[in-house]
Amino acid sequence: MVSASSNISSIKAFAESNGASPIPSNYHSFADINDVADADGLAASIPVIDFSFLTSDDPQIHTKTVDELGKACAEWGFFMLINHGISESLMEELMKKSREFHDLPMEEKKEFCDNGDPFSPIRHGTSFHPPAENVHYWRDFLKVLTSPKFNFPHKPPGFREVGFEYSQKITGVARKLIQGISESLGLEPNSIIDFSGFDSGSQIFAVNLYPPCPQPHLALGLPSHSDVGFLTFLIQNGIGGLQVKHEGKWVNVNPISNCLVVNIGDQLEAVSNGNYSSVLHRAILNNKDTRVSVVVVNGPALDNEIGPVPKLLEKEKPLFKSIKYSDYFLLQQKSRLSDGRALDQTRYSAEQ
Ligand SMILES: O=C(O)CCC(=O)C(=O)O
Repeated sequence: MVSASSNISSIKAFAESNGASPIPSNYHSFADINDVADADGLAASIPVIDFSFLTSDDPQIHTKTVDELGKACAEWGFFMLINHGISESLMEELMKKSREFHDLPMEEKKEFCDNGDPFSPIRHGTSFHPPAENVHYWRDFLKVLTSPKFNFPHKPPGFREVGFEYSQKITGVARKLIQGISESLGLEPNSIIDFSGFDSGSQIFAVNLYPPCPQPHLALGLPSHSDVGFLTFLIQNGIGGLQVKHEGKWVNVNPISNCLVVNIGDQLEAVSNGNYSSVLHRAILNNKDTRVSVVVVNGPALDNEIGPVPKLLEKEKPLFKSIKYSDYFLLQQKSRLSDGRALDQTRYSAEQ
């Protein structure tokens, strides 16, 4: 057994130097050998939402798509978004620059190193999220708080510009989706937007790199977790690895070409008073290809109190206490829950 090495500063560098040798024992994270996916059994049933129908001027098409969106949120908390209007060339360029960032020599990435502060504008590191005691994950990450102020690494050349354009486009798509989700809950289109301060909201941009792992059945790229924020948008470099939990089973996600993979985050579950649940997901590994995923999370303003939208409470009991988003953010980052549901800590108990 290879000795535990908790001081690896880059999984990419370690994987390249380690070759096909066994991985350190502290990367062994599949506690239960039976914890395997339903694999492709349910993959074909993952909902697909056509964004051009949601934004259609034809009220019938729009209403039908709002219903489909509501169903996808209620049944899966997860869907693939097609015809979203973000160009393939922008997505490809972003993916290329993201890979180039991780390929920069360590020396050049040093200035972005994670200092442990979840609010620091730029963090690059490895083996993080959640900071579980002795288990490490086979992933290098870059995390950037791109809103309210746009922060982004200035290297490789062009990364910042492409990141900015993509971040703006995703915010536009997120806004329209949240309006549709509001409608699907029987609210005014802008209810969630206005209540949450979405327009001065936060955005986190994450660029994950999962090098090939010689023993992919033993380690994880990312453990099971739900996301902060309202909606998460994921694209990847054509290499699979994302799994979502649906009805107790892990389901492989095989994205349709050029789609945005969207999942509900904890704050959408809170504002919707639990009508739509944030979805657990994780990243598994392979032993052949480097996988890159780019993830953007759009959430409320950091200093806003987030709880159920008041209008929903005219007919429902509140399921969640209000909590300032920045406090929730810290709670989630510190969470050592194996299934990553910090949100359950803000839930009213049955007796309340
Ligand atoms: O890379 C993936 O497939 C999952 C990424 C993710 O869940 C995250 O960055 O929070």
